[in-house]
Amino acid sequence: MTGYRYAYNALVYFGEDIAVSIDRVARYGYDAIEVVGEPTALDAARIKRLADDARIAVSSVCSIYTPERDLVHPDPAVRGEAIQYVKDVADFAATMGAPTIIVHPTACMKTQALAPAADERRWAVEGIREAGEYAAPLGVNLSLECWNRYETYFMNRLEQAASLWTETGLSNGGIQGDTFHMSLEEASIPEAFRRHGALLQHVHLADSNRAAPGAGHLDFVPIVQALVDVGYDGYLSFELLPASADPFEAMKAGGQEAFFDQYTEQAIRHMKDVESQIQKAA
Ligand code: LER
Ligand code: MN
Repeated sequence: MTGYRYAYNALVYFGEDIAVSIDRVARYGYDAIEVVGEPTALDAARIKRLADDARIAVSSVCSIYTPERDLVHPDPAVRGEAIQYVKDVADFAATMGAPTIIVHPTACMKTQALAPAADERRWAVEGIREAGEYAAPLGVNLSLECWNRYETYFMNRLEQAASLWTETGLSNGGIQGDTFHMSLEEASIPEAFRRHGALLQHVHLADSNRAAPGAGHLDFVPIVQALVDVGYDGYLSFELLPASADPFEAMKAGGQEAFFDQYTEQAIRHMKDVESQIQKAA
């Protein structure tokens, strides 16, 4: 099976009205848009209307984990706020008909633990489980995404996400690989997908330099072949970001024109070519 459904993460369209972003993504033949997880700043009902009018879906919500949204913070009040944030994102996603919300237990760019590992593990399991149990009746799945070591110390590889997900006992969701992070953390991206494919809920695509596929040195043919072989039938969502340690700071600086039309077009074109290479070889 190929013929994947593609989404583009609006995170990099930083500051742009979502109507313009939806129009661009639809114009370049995408199936969906991934929306930034800011429920109080974005109008979910309006996004749903705009996506419906453009005949695309909302694939997923890219939650933003700040220090105030840290599920494993030693202060129980912060953990409570973080769990509430994930629940709010679940409501936000349900309104837009998005089946997946992205979860990571720590704040982004938190590179050191603030509490003993056993405590943080327990808090992560408890927080994800509580948010997942809230999301389930809404028809929303959680996707535990691994980030590289420069953005988190907590969960860098699919094997760690698989272990954490399994311990929650949840059935609405699974784990997530992002090929930019995986190119740093996994011994082999295709092998990691093959080993943990049964739990894959969502996939972020970016090349080795976090630009559009084809702009770096990753070979996406064996990566997509692995996803095909494990029967992954979720979205492939491009999360392309400027070259910066802190992805969010980079975007606030603006001036990243390539990430709008140029990369939006290049990303899907490159992956459709990868799919046709796989189909020819089959
Ligand atoms: C989020 O999907 C991600 O990959 C992290 O780098 C935070 O942006
Ligand atoms: Mn990602």
